[in-house]
Order: sequence, then C-alpha cells, then structure tokens
Amino acid sequence: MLDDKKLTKELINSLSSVTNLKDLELIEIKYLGRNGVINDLLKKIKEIPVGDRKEYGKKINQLKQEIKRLLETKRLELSKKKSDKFFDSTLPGKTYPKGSLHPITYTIEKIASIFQKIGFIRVSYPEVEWEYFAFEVLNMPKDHPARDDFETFFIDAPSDKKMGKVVLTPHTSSGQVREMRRVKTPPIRMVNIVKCYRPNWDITHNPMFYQFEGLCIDRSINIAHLKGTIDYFAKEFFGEDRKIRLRPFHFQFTEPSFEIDVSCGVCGGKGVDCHVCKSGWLELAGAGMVHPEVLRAGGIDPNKYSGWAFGFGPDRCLMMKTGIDNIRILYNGDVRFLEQF
Ligand code: FA5
Repeated sequence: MLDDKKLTKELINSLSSVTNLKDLELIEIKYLGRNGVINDLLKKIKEIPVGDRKEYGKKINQLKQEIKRLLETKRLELSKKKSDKFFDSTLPGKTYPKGSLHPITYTIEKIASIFQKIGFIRVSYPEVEWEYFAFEVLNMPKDHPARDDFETFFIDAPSDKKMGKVVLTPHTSSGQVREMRRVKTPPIRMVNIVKCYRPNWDITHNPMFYQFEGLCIDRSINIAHLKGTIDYFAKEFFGEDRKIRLRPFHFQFTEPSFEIDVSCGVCGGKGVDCHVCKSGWLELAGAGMVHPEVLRAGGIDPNKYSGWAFGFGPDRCLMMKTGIDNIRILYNGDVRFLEQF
C-alpha cells in the first residue's frame, strides 16, 4: 500500500527537470499540499489493519521528511543559481514617483506664514465642538434664526445642559471665545486654521472645507486695522494686482459686519458667462468688529478693548489664485490634478 521507494524515485525524477521556483512550488503542493500525496496516504490509514497502523504512520512520516529534504535541497540550488547571476551595481536604480504636499496643505502653510510675519499666533481649536462655542457665545442663543445660516452637522452624542449639543464646527469663529479665555488679557492676535463642516455641495461649496479665522483685540482697534490687514493678506497671497472689496453684511457676532470678495481668478473679473462667480467677484470671507457681547463672553471688557475678526475660506483662496473652477476637485484625490502642484 505504501511504496515509499517508488514515490521518492518519482519525486527525484520530477525535480531533475525543474528550473525555477514556481515549478518547484507546484511539485511541493502535489506532495505536501492539502490534497497532496502525503495527505492521501494518511487518509488511507483507516484501511490498514489496526496492528500495522503504527508502522504505517511511521513510514509516512519518514517519507514526508525525505520529501521535505529533497524539496529544500532543490530550492537552495535554484536560489543559488539566481544569485550567481551577474549584478551590475553601476546600473541606475529604480526611480519612484515623488509625492508632494496637497495643494490645500501648501495653501494653509502659506497663509499661516503670512500671518505669523505680522505677529499672529497659529492655533487649531476643536473641529468637534459644543454648540455653546459655535453659537451661544457668538450672540446666537438657542432658536435664534441666525443659526439657520450655518446649517450644521449634529453629532449623536450626549448633550450638556450648558454646552448644548455636540456639532462638527460650521465655522472657525467657534475659536474666538476659546482664545479670549485662554489669553485672558489682550493683546490677542490669533489665526485659527481648521476644517469646518456644513451640508453644502456645489462648485464653490464642499461639505468639508477649511477656514482661517483672524482675531485681533487690543486697545483702540478699529476698522482701519481690519481693512489694512485684509489688504496686506490679499497682496501677499494674490499679488499686487488683484482687487478686493468689502460689502456691508450681517453677522450676529460682529458689528458692523462685511463680506469680502476677490475679483474672480477664473474669468479675470469679467463675470459675463463665468460659471463660478457670475459677477466678476467671488466671496472669500466674512468679517467685522467683534460684538461687545462676544468680548464679554470671552471675559474681556468692551469698554477697554475692541477688536476685529474675519473668517476666510482657504479653499476658495486657492481656487481664486490658480483659476480652479470647481472646488470639489480639491478633495476627490485625482492624481492628474494633484500632480500639477
Ligand atoms: C462665516 O463662516 C463667519 N464665521 C465668518 C466671520 C468670521 C464673520 C469672523 C465675521 C467675523 P461664511 O459662512 O460667509 O461666514 O463663510 C466664510 C467663508 O468660508 C466663505 O466666504 C467661504 O470662503 C468659506 N466657506 C463657507 N462655506 C463653505 C463651503 N461649504 N465650502 C467651501 N468654503 C466655504
């Protein structure tokens, strides 16, 4: 029933014609695999008279060890042959494609350095935030209609009596009062750069986008300082020639408030038929003088101090600088786009 000599001879014969590791592997499977020769022999042990089974098992085991030894010897022989091949160490190595920073990462680093040059401290306040910091302390109490402006993602997490529900922050303004409470006594110059989230999705809106929030509080701060800082940023980021304009607007947490537009980088400010701006201008930011109630919420006396704040979208800044005509391409991971930066 078990002719081990014959099997070993057969194996030696087949191994003699093997010239590569792949064929060797096939032979190994034939003998040692789950449905291989050795396992077949083991299955037949039931047919062996009980008294002979011990001897039979021993023989199979010896045969298995011999097969393994023959296979291993062949494997060594083949791999030696492979490494005997001439290796030319002077040949140029393989070149792998180089990665680069994501354009948004690059944009954020640039923005941070522009503000660090004029004494602003970079911070990153939470993206998963309490309603309290996102709305309440910004003069938007519960049920205030202004909260509708920031359609918000609510997190399914326990709420807190004072802090309210947990949200994905819809804007970086949620860092304003956190920074006031951290610094306690002005001067404050912060730039808070983090991701924000809102359920919006079109060529100028993503559900996840970045904002950077400038906040400056000191004695006698006025709109001229705000305007001067915006002009400085625009020139540093876009260059001398781009136009910026401020439009009166309303935010609950600033008074007076503005929106800031830039002349469109896609149509060159012409506007006619431009599918991105439609008017020659694209909104980049909201801004204004910090509301006295917000200063109070931050523990700062509005009779002594005043301040300004703005919240820009770096994603839109990048669009307008480079002429990208659809914001959604920034996060879809298309390497044909990313390779251009
Ligand atoms: C705000 O978020 C205010 N917190 C800004 C502010 C800060 C006002 C400080 C006053 C003082 P607004 O919703 O307009 O405002 O957003 C500001 C900018 O964020 C927009 O101009 C745009 O550049 C960017 N932004 C807003 N929503 C999106 C979005 N879904 N996708 C991409 N960018 C967005």
